[in-house]
Amino acid sequence: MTRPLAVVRRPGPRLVDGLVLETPAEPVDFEQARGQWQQYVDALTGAGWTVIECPPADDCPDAVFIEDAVVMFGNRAVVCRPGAPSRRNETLAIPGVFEDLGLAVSELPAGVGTIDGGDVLKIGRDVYVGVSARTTSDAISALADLLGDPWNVVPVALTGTLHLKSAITALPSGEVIGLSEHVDLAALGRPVRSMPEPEGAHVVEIGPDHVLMSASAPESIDVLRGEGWQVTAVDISEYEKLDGCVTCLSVRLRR
Ligand code: CIR
Repeated sequence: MTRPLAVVRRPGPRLVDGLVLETPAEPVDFEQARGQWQQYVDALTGAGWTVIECPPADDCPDAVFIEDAVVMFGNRAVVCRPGAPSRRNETLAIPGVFEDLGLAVSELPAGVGTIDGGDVLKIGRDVYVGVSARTTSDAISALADLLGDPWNVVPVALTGTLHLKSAITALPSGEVIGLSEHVDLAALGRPVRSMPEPEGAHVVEIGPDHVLMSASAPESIDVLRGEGWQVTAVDISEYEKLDGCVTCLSVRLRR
């Protein structure tokens, strides 16, 4: 069987200047962040993933959060249009990387607003997209037009959170977990199970019964392990200071 593939981008020297909703109590430690990034990559490799590095975008402090620059829909990579001006150039290298992997690459038509990949939560063919400070309704409509069948694009209004996947993610079973108070539940149309810690909202599916989670959520990890999920924990504290989470440090492809 072909190994699943993840695309990452190593943190650049301006990481500490990344955007934040609130100034963290402690500044970002760049050396620690570099080590944590390597451990994140090692966790994916250890779970059987091949990890490809996207060329750096060192003028963009937040470029390590590559999930925001591109979203996979089957074998098609859709290049995002980041909502923050400082993040716009993060997408420049994306088409080349994904074309070299033999994938179709699509871009949204010009002038249709902005979309960050962190606002896109796929569960099967349902594509929930947060309407946020970074992602606009017109861009979501353009995404729906671009994808067509069988994708079912559902806008979900957000309050008080950066991205949809800052608030909720889904277990491999499709069950949604996280912080329901930030999400228009009527639009989502699915129940959201709360977890003991805010960082427990974030899971990355790295195998049929295997998820990657932040070490900042030990009680949530215990809950999921108790249900039979295999959980690999990674310390991403320096990225959490920048409003990042486990999902945003990679883009995953299953071939
Ligand atoms: C930002 O504000 O854009 C970055 N500091 C954090 C991006 C996190 N991305 C994500 O949750 N998908």
